[in-house]
Amino acid sequence: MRADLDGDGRKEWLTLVRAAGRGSLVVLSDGPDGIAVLARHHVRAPWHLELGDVDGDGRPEILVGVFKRSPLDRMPANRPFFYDWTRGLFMPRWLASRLARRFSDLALADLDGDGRMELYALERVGRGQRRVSVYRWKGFGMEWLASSRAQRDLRSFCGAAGRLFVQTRIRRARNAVLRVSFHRVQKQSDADTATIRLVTPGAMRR
Ligand SMILES: [Ca+2]
Ligand SMILES: [Ca+2]
Ligand SMILES: [Ca+2]
Repeated sequence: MRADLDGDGRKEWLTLVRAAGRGSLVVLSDGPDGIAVLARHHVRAPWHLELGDVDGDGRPEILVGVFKRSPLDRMPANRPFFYDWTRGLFMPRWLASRLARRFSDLALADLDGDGRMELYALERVGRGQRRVSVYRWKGFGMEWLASSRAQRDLRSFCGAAGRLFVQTRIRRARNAVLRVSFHRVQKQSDADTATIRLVTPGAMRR
C-alpha cells in the first residue's frame, strides 16, 4: 500500500513481509535512484495490515493485527497494534493487549463520515456467535462506542467504496454479506449516542 506516512509530501510504500510466524513492516521509497528500504520493523505473527487516519491529523496510522501473548494476557490472542512512521522510525502509538472481547478480524473505515477512521472488530461472544464492535481514537487509545447484536455465521470483514461488509457463512447469495451501518449523534454535554447495525442486502436497497 502507498501513502505519505510521514507527512513530507512524498508517498512511501508500506508492505508486510511474513515468514514462519514472524514478520516485518517495511517502508520503501521509489525515488529517481530506484527502490530503497527506508525502515524495517519486526512484529510477531502479523496477520493484518491497514492504513487509516484514526486521530484526524491528516496522516495515516498503521494498524497491524498480531497474534501473540501480552504482558497482561498470557494466552496467545489477536491484538491491534497501531504505529506511526515518522522521521524514519516506527513509533508505537497504541499496542493494545485486548479489546472488549477476543476478536477474529479487524477493519478501519469512516462510516460516520467525520473524516476519522473508526476501528471495527469482529468479536466472539460465545456459543459460536460474534458481533461487530466499533471503537474510536480518544486521547491515547481506542474507546469502545457500540456493538451490534450477536449472531452466528459472521466470518470476516470486506470493504468496498467506503463501505464495510461482513461476510457470512450462509451460502445463499442474498445473505452472503451484511453491510455494517454505524451512526453517531454528537451531543454537546454528555456522551455521544452511537448505534451499529448489520444490515441485510434487502434493507440496503431501501
Ligand atoms: Ca512521505
Ligand atoms: Ca493520523
Ligand atoms: Ca469516522
